[in-house]
Amino acid sequence: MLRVDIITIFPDMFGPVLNESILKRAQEKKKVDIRIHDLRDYTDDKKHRKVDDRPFGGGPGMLMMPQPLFDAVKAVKARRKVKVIYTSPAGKPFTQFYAKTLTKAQNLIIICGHYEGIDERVREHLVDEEISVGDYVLTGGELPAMLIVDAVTRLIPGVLGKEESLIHESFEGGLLEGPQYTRPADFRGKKVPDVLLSGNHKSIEKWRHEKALAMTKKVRPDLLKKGV
Ligand code: 4FV
Repeated sequence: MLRVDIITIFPDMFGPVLNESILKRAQEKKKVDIRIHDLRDYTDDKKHRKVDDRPFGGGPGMLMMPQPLFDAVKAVKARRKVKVIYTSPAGKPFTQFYAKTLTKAQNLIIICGHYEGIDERVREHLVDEEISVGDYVLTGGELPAMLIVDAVTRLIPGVLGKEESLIHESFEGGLLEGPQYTRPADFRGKKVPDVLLSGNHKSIEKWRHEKALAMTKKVRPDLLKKGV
């Protein structure tokens, strides 16, 4: 079972996300073990529980100090084979393919950045992989950590029930998902394409692939070149 330890200064942000729907069921089904750790519990500054300080050489803002992070990682490290992930705009872009590789891990430790970032010695000596969820700047690494846990957990075999399939979804096979329809077949005069009502699975598959290709060409031609 994949174990995920999240180190954050805002542990209460995670409950609402982790205790609903698929993520909740995945934990109940013991498909994933997700634990949240308050970084302030690991600072030597027991009085003020300080985890940040001013940057050497001056400059705006504060940085996360090395001591609380090093000691937190040492304390929560559950398995021999652990992968320490730091989420930041300077990280490797997070993709469906990347999410799939992370399902193979035994123990992920995700460090949620805050302020202007972390002391470089954490990146040098503690972090195995740095991940970016997009080219924009967030207030903290908590949302990226939630995104990563969500995208990885749903790919763990047995997490998605049969009604929730991984087959026809975006990026499976390198294409975006094509258009989909559900009842009624005629909604206020807006009809569902006949092929989908034909019951002819071969022509339905063909139609779906053509639509997915057209959608990908139109919206994300880069995916066709790259092949996710
Ligand atoms: C981010 C991203 C991100 C930067 C400063 C947290 C913030 C603050 N993380 N992909 N984009 N992080 O904006 O992963 O420390």
